[in-house]
Amino acid sequence: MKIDVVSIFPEYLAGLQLSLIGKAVDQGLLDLTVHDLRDFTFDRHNTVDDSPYGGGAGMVMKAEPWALALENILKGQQAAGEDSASGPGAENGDGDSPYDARTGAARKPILIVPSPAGPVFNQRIAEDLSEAEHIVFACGRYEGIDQRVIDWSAEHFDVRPMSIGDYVLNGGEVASMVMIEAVSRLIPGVIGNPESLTEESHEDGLLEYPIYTKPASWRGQDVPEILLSGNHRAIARWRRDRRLERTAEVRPDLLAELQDLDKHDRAVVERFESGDESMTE
Ligand code: 6GU
Repeated sequence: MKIDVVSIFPEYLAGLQLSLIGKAVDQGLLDLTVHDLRDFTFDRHNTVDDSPYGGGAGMVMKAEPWALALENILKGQQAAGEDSASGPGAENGDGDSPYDARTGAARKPILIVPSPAGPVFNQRIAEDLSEAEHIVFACGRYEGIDQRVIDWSAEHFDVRPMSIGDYVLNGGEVASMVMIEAVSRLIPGVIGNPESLTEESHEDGLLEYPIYTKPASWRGQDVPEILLSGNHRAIARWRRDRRLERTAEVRPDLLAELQDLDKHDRAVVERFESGDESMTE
């Protein structure tokens, strides 16, 4: 996957060189480039913002530096496409084709515009994005980017405004890092043990079960006995019950969306909701 990030604070994104994401870049699983928006300004002060038409507080990011930065990214993509037959991943079937396998139309890169005004990012969206070939993150600051950039971009990109939650940040950098981490850990090969992806919170709409490690007794607290039993079926059932209870307690909104609860699942939830926790020991 190719990821480009445009920001006036490229140093912000340096943290992505650490840990699993950095390793994925080193291994060639992820091609990550951070661009400085000010490289696309030509005045003495490298101006990227100006006052809003119509008045109001704050500043607005000017259109032209953004258009030049995004065009520069598109140009790089076209150049790479021309010699893709000999490039890495050329043997990789239709996944790397610049054309949609079904419609034959040119596949546009995804342009994520972090904004508290967008739909809220979640694990489903992360899974969807993890199959993309090329994602560009446009990190706005101040009050945001001139709307004409967003409208113009739609011709070249699949444009998606995206929020990471109902609160306000100072800019899109941290939000982009959140989304890049959530997406890139789903790319095959990035996480050493893919099984660790299947039992985590949000994977199937439930929160994770509680986990324990040695020692079996710590400061007067014992690990639940069933986990020491070696009975894998019983442990799996116990873990699912804890996931159901935990989700019912802290995220009933998630539970309400679930369709595939069986009779046992429903009984666990109902018991929890009625306040009878005698079965949970
Ligand atoms: Cl994506 N950007 C900003 N500036 N604030 C946010 C956000 C994004 N998501 C939640 N708050």
